[in-house]
Amino acid sequence: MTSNTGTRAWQAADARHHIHPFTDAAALAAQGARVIVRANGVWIEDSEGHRILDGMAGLWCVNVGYGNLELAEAGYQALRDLPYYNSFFQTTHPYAVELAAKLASITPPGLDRVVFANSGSEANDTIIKLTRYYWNLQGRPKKKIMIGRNMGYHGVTLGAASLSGLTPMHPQWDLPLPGFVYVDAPYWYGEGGDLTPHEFGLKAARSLETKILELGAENVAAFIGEPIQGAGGVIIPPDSYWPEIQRICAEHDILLIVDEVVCGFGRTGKWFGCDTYGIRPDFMTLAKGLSSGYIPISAVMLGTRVGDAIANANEELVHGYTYSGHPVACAVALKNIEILERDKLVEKAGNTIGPYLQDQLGSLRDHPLVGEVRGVGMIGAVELVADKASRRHFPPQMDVGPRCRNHCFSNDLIMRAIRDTMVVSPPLTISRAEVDELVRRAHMCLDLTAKEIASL
Ligand code: PXG
Repeated sequence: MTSNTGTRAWQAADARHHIHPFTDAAALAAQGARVIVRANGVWIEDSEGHRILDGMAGLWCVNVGYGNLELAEAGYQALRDLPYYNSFFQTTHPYAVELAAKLASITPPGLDRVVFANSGSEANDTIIKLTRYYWNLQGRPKKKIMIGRNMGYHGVTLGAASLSGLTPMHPQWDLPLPGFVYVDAPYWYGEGGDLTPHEFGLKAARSLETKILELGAENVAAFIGEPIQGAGGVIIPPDSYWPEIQRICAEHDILLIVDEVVCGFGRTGKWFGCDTYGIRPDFMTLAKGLSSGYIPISAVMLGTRVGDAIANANEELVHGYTYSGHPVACAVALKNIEILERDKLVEKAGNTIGPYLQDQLGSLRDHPLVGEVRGVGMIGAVELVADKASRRHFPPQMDVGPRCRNHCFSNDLIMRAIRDTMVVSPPLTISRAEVDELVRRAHMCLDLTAKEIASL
């Protein structure tokens, strides 16, 4: 599948027939999409034979790396043995049962029940419904407002996009829906001013309490947050933040939803972001790293009070997808967790390759464009600024982040630009030599970006 004629034909058909996610269709048609034909380890390969270092593990998801044949075989075996069955009408199957039990055992205590779905968005939509249902079951039907955060990302369905505080996600679709509001993100570098990170973490958390008091706790159903905000710009909370959020939710009887779609399955150097920050949520959203992105599957973990209420409701739960707990997806997820455990990939993310990645990324701090390098485990960010001392950003219309991203792309490195923050989230299987190569290319692309903006 590598040829120049192939590339042009695919690009033409792609431009004619395929509408891409989060893409300006006309701009892409003018330029032609890069055609990715295969992948192995941390490398993807395009139809012209270029090998590209994937610093993003796809979309923050290929935790065990590409080309893992054990996952392929687990899927193939399930396709042969039980290509489809569901758990709607008094049936189940070993794949879903075993995955549910496994997830209950590896997630923090209390998260003992699972509802399956197929994407992070669907899982978060499911949580919105289960939250409404929970408060209805409690006889408190007024408790319905959902609180998210500025720059939060929870998916694109009407509900999940409404939970998301990334403002560009709303206007095309007349969102958010009624009853969705946002509070501050713990974005110290961008918004902390003269406060210490500790002080700012408390301040950001207390914006939740202020909002709850303003709305009346009797009207507020739940708060949702990612342990580390991924798509919002790898916003790493100060240590003071999550304990204060936990206190506020408990004190005002608000359900706490932790979206682990990016942070789960080793990304932060522990199994879950909840383990890294000591959070005890009522709901946990899992997707991406659950199957290392090899096949669509997501899961909602239910904490004790929510799980007990729903399990003992004595009525039908009127919710579920044709593919909830799909046997092939469950088989791949089970094998994926087995590999993470057996190969100690989470421990390595926490103790060896993760610290090495952070250390090497840290070498970019001296670059004239770099204001902050931050990261935890196998997720990192390099924030570009016009002035280091005052943490002043470039004007957004200068497109400094996208320019840097384009240099990376031209130099066979995938890094995501979020505003002017360059982020990395590579497979947990990346080697030290590959980390060195990633950082070498990133450094070169920062130089190219500096040169380009100097000539504007
Ligand atoms: N929660 C979080 C925290 C996410 O990052 C979702 C939910 C939604 O998952 P699905 O499977 O419905 O996409 C996500 C997804 C990006 C990017 O460019 C990030 C995501 C998806 C696509 C692109 O950073 N995150």
